[in-house]
Amino acid sequence: MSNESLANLMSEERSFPPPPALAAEANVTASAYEAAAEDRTAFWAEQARRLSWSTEPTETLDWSDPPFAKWFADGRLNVAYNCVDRHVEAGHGDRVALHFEGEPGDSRTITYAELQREVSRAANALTELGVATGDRVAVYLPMIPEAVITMLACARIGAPHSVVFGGFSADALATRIKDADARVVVTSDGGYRRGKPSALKPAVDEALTRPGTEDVRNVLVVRRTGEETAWTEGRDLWWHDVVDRQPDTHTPEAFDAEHPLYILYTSGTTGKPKGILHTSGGYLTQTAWTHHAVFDLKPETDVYWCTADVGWVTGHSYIVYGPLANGATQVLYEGTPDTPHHGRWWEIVQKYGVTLLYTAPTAIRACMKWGDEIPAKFDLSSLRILGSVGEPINPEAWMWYREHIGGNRAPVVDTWWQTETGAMMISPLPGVTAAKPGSAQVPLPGIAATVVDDDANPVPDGGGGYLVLTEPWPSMLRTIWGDDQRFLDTYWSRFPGRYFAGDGAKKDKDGDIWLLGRVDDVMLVSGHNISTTEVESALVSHPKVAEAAVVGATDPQTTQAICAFVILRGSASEDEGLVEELRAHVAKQLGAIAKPKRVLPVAELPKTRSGKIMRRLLRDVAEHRELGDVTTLTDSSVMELIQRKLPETS
Ligand code: 6R9
Repeated sequence: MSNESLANLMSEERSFPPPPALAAEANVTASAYEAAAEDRTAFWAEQARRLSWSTEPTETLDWSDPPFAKWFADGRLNVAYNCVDRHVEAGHGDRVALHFEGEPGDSRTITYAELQREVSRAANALTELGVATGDRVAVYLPMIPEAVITMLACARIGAPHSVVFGGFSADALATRIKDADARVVVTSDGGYRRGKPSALKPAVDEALTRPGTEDVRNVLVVRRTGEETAWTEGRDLWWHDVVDRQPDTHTPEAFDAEHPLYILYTSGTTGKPKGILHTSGGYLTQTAWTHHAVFDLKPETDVYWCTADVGWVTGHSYIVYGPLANGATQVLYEGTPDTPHHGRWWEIVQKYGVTLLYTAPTAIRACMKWGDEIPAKFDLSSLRILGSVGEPINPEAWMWYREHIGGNRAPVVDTWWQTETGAMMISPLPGVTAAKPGSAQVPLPGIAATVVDDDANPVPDGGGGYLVLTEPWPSMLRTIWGDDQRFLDTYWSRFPGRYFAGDGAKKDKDGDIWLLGRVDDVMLVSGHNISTTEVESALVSHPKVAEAAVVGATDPQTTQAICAFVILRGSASEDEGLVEELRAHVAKQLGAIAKPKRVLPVAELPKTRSGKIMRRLLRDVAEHRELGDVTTLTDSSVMELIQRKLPETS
């Protein structure tokens, strides 16, 4: 990719040094970079000591059969013990682990001592149901404490979990149950979404009629909404009947560091979903360390809140494993940000005195759209670090987050990583890095990442290309479940010996990394590669635009033509001249080559449940094609609205 003509992102001159008080007390300082540069594996061996091992590892990295890594292979540990019991043993049993906030306003506080009892009961229950070490358990739950408890109970007995988003269809669930060959499904009657109960159990019932799911012996059902639900005698069991009567103690068994911890499916744009396999010791080391370093967690005083769903990797690594391994107190919220009103999140921040917030650009842009006056009504002064993950964060959204949520005080950390990487890889450190709006900036200590050209040569500062990871890392995926060949083909064949992340990236004049979106989304316009992210950021920098999605549609003159879908900010109206104004704005920001051919104001954009824009569907619309696979889409009615906006010919 050559992006020489598009210079705006690289000329970002704003820079925000760490607040001195935060820097003075920071968990991790600049010396971590030096230590890791001196001896990368020794650095990770040091971080592994944050965990409690029943057998301390003497080996760090075994890379004798690349790209199949083994980390801490002769060490043994129990992941759930590390996330729960050891904190109770250390005298922190009364510390709150979870402040659960249900969408209807119900709440529940769970201390570490209570969590230990709940996880023990659930582990005993799964064992009673015949779940043995190595058996897979599918989890299809809303954002309720039982989701966390079930994951930890699985970890405790060495049964890998496969969490499937509560928003996925019966088909998607069936495919995942089949691929992982799950023995038990844990679900609920439903959960609350947008002010009403939303059923889950019917999708499980339907999924289990599909061929290939016959090995599921039991469905364990949490009562959440109390709505009527169909029942298959002998197979279906109420959580309260089976779990509540179990002993509340359970002796954790130690497993090898490389024992599988979970499988998590990434949707993938084509073909069947990939079951990303994560194992225990290295995964827990990196999730715990990055959470400690990037959120500067002080477990005694901080209140942490990650708004992701547990069905997404962010929920696995930064709700369940990293924070709990660190003994954090956190908020768990069931619902949507706009129920019953647009200030719900800020109300929660105020209620619990949240200090560390981790969310996604899509949510930040939605809040920008709703208006600055909404967060202004709440006391957000407790916030001290703001995290972002999931997509490139446009500089404008970054600035809005810092200003309107962080009171121009709290540093923003833009964390780049993937389901496959298991934990954060590229991110500023809040007490060290002078932050630049829109850039994830530098690989974390112990991580080796760079940007290469088509021939695998690292690009100079100022150049653009593909993001690659050049050294193995502790929380890396170990393979694709049941498909080593696909693991090799997908990640390790494009640039032999290097992990290909599938993202485009640039290095600016300081060598900082800017993520430019998936390489599949890059547009080719009159011989120039243009990144969707850059055009989107240019649009979002216009005061009337809250969010933008850009695609390249086939065009007889220019190969592809840039087609932009924009959501306007609360106060902006779709008046005449707006489209021209936006096109001119992009041309001014990026150059004439990046001027969109079409700009369409829309009410919503198609997104996955984890908040990523599905540009592939917008491309289908722009090219007047039938829509491709929509099974991972949050709300399919969005596409009908968009299709209606598009003139038949143009
Ligand atoms: C954690 C997660 C991974 C893809 C990744 C990239 C995009 C995530 C980002 C980011 C720019 C960031 N992505 N974080 N792009 N800046 N800070 O999102 O995992 O769902 O597997 O998605 O998300 O494109 O390759 P996953």
